Amino acid sequence: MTRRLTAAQAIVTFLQQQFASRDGREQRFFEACFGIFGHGNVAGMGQALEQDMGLRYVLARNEQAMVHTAAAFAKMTNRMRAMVCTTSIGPGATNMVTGAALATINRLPVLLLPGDIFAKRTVAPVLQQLESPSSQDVSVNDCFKPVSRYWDRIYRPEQLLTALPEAMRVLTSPSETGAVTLCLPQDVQAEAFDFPEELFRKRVWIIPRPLADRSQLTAAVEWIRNAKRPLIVVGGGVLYSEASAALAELASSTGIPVCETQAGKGSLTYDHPQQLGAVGVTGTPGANLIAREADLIIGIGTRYSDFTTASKTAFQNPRVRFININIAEFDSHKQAALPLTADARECLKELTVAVNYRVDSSYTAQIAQFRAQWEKEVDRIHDIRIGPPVSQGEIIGIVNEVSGPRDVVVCAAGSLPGDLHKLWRTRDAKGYHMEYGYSCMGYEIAGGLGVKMAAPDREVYVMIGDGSYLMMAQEIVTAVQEGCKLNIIVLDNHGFSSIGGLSRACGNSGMGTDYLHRPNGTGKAEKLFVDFVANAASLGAYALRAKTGDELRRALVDARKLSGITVIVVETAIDHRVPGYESWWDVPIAEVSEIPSVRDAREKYEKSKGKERVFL
Ligand SMILES: Cc1ncc(C[n+]2csc(CCOP(=O)(O)OP(=O)(O)O)c2C)c(N)n1
Ligand SMILES: [Mg+2]
Repeated sequence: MTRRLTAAQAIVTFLQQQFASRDGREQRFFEACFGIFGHGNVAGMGQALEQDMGLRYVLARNEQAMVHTAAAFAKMTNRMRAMVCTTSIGPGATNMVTGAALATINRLPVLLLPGDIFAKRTVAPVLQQLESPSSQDVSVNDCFKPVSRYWDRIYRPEQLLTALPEAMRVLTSPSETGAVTLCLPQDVQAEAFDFPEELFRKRVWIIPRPLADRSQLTAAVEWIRNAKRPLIVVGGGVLYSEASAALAELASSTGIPVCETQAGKGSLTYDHPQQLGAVGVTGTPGANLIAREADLIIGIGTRYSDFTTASKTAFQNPRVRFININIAEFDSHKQAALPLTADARECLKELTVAVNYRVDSSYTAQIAQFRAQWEKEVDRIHDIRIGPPVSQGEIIGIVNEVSGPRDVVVCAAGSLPGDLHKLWRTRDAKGYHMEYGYSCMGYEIAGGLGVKMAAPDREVYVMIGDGSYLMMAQEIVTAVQEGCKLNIIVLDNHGFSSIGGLSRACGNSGMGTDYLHRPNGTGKAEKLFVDFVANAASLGAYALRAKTGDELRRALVDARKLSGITVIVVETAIDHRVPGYESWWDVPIAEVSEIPSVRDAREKYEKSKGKERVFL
């Protein structure tokens, strides 16, 4: 039995038959297909999607943004569901490269179907083709190779018989997932083939929960029993594995404190007695001081990025050792750890039963004291009353207070991620959505849309700096089109507070980080004013300005009653920062300079750099 279809029609038919299942819960894997049509996909993929509406088509406004939306959707569904993205050839395709890198770095499944140059080559060079004098087997889509976990180019329709199952294997693999790119030459998309019916049968991809090796589990139990000051570091893997309850149980039964990376934040509620909050560069004093002295780190579902390890300076105990629970062998071996390559939830359950261990009471008392001090510090920062322009800490406090326990805050870049990591009181495992693997300016609104599509029953609060907003705000139009409600708070500080601060910390003066202009050509530089309210309104949002904390609170409360998109623009103090606590980040400083402040910064830098440790 065969079915005669074009390559594009076969793809659309196949994708609708893919399901994922975990813990007996089975769901269709692909929610929809985002796209922007051009000559490179309209007659192929476009024709197939129009003929067979079983895979919903969603028109996006920018190809990079639609991959962000797809990644956010996958993150919000704990990687149990995903989106497809189709583009034309050339710029439409390469616009997705940034999105692909973001998805792969964050280990999030997205299926990318960029159009590609003709396989038959006879009409080359076609519009938007990159020619290479050394090979005809090169196109701009080769740029996707390093940022994809699986990459293929379909020169003949029958190659789909092997490419599509491979694509699905990688997308649904908890250890290998990321961007999957199938490049679709324009002519091949429209080419017919007699596909075997078997290709289109319903397939259920079981998301496994592998257990740790028995002898390594036994060794881990011994290591924990011998530890005096253990600390659990949780990353995104805990959320993807839906291991929050198992984590809470291990933490409660052993008393081992827990700290969270950006991706792992929310794994424990903020008020859990073992919760020390954020760790690393943007961490709390309690988490960072405990990390410094810890003799055992149990890393769960973390990649150990430099923000988590304070550029390898976080763990200073000479006898510190690591146990890593991670679904990916690549991550479980980091820091020369005892690797428990396993599903986080199952491994935590096994450890809880086996370990029979409790930290001593002085450690418990110290954790409680750090927690109490930190709650006071968060209150202090939320209660800062300056301005207008108001402080970022006050704004975060108000958004946190107005939002409900199951609502989601979305953010990605600028000074907000660090402040939110420290200050946001997360009350639900999926309440904190930070893209900090790629920290990509422009993710915020597109990502917020993906979160809302995945969880329509939750309010979504997108917190975005003026810099990020200017990079990518156009998906407001897509959210209007899809009837997706978003609450967007634009923190307008007329430039890059984050990078301006970093520039000054490196001994420089923040050149290029404020939005300035000289209105009369040569005159004094003045602030460049951007009317974000008018901009957002023009895209279809209900937009308003809030000057004070009270105005912001009122606007947020009102927005909860509305069904559309609200954009609240708040002028924010650029130089009133939330401090760092007991941590450091390696940003190399000029080794020689005529500027004394740079020389001072370099001297301090060298001292801190000396604390970096490589674990072997
Ligand atoms: C796409 C992209 N380009 C550049 C950067 C580097 N970068 C990080 S934060 C930042 C400034 C962000 O400005 P804004 O959104 O206004 O936030 P603020 O720093 O003012 O809080 C820049 C340029 C980035 N993270 N992403
Ligand atoms: Mg800014």
